[in-house]
Order: sequence, then C-alpha cells, then structure tokens
Amino acid sequence: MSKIDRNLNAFFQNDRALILAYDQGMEHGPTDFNEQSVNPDFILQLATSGNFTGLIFQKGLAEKYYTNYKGARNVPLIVKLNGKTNLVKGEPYSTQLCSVKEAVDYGAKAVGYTIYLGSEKEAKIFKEFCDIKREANDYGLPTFVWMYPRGKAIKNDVKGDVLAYGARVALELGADVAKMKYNGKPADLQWVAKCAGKTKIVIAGGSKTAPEKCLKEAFDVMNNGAVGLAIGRNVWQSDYPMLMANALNAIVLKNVSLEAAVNYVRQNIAIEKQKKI
Ligand code: FBP
Repeated sequence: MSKIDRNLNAFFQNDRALILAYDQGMEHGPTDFNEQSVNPDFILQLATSGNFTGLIFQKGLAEKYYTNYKGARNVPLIVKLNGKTNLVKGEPYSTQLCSVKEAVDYGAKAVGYTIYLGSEKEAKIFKEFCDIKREANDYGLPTFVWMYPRGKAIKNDVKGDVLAYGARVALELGADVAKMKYNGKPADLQWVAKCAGKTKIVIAGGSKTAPEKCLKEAFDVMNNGAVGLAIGRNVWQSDYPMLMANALNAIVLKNVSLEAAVNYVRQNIAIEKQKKI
C-alpha cells in the first residue's frame, strides 16, 4: 500500500469518514462562534472525545493548538492550504497560504484546498492545486478539495449537473477526496458519486439547522454515494455538541438507523434541559 493510501485510510473507519471542519474563522469570521466554540482547544476536545476521524484546521491553529494538544494525534489532521475571508467580493480565488512541507511539520496527514469551479480565476486555481498535488505526492499526503462552483458564471451552485461537473473535475485533477454540497436530491448525489469515480465524496454540513434535519441529511447522503461528512457548524454551534457528535457517529460510522439516532438526540436533549431546571 502506498504512503498516500495509508495516510488516506487514517481518515476512515469501515470506509466511512466523519471529519470536523473548523476553518470558518478564516472563511466566515468569528460571527460563527460562541464563547465555547471560539476556543480551538474546545474543538480539539470535541474532535477527540467525539471520535471524529479527522479535523480541519488552517495553518495557524495547526501550529499553535494541534501540535500542543495531548491526544490530538488520535484525530488525523487536514491542514487547509488556502483560505480567504468573506470580506473580499468579486470573482472568487483563495490563495495558497501554507506549503505542503509546513503542513507536514504541523502533523498533517492530508492537505486541503478550495477550488472555485467556474470562477474567472479557475485556470490559476487549477494550476495552484496541481502544484500542491505534486508536492503532496512527494510527501505521501492525500489531497482533499473543497469543490465549490462559484462566481458570476455559476447561476446555481447546487444544480445537479453543476455538482456532477465539480465531482468529475476533482477526479480529473486527481484529488483523493472531494468535499461537496448536497442539494437534497438523492439521485443527483448518486450521479455525482459515479462521476467522481475513485475520488471519494464527503458532504459539507452547511449552516446550522435543526438536529433532526441535519441527521436526516447525514443518513440520506451516506445511503446515496457519499463516504462521509466534513461538518462544522451543525456540531460546534449546537447547544449540545457532544450529542450531535455521538448521533452523527452512529449514522455515519456505525450505520445506525435514522430513527435510533434521532431518538437518542431527542431523549438526551430532554434530559439535559431537565437538569437545567
Ligand atoms: P460547515 O459544516 O460549517 O458548513 O463547514 C463546511 C465548510 O466547507 C467549511 O470547511 C468552510 O469554512 C465553509 O463550509 C465554507 O462555507 P461557504 O459555503 O460559506 O464558503
């Protein structure tokens, strides 16, 4: 088995992955956080005790928190190599901020990169990713792409054929995993997964929604071609992050029924609320 495959396997349990995304401080700003989730150590605690199979940090958090946190190495790290704020308008382009070598030094087992498919800057983005992939191959690191169709040419970023195009481009570029959005249509996701071939599809969580809705989406995507989730806000913005982590674990990694996971969350939220009275 190649070093890339060994490192990639570290993110999977029974061929399924549940990855905690925490690059929103760069992408959206602290508006996403509360008193608890603003602290990267809280996220590390959640990632380790919530049995996530991976964690996404930008370089700064990787250097200042992941490398020092006891037990962090039990949760393999993806360092996001590029990033941008949402203050910048116009055609999207997220520049590379971290090299593959730096990511390796911070303990990364994979590197991540956002591709804005359809952006006027697409050619530059593709070249940057291909350079990164070459370097990642040399270090034996797999590549995760955030495949986000965006820019003025993209009228609907979650249209089935747009998503399928993104999945195919991820394969054509040789990404190991593509992190994509789900449009709520199982047949579209099945086609996306076919178009992705040997590139694995994980689904992004999106903005915070009701626990039941989040769990249903997790169940649906796991049964229609995705191999996992890379999710953030629906876990660490929840009033009950560990309950959400446990319920997602059950669905994504243990193939538990949707009903059982929803009941678990409902019952335990009721218990927690009772304790507060
Ligand atoms: P969430 O589960 O919180 O949506 O995180 C997934 C993610 O891809 C993050 O990794 C990234 O910061 C963010 O969504 C990008 O969101 P946007 O769609 O606003 O660019």
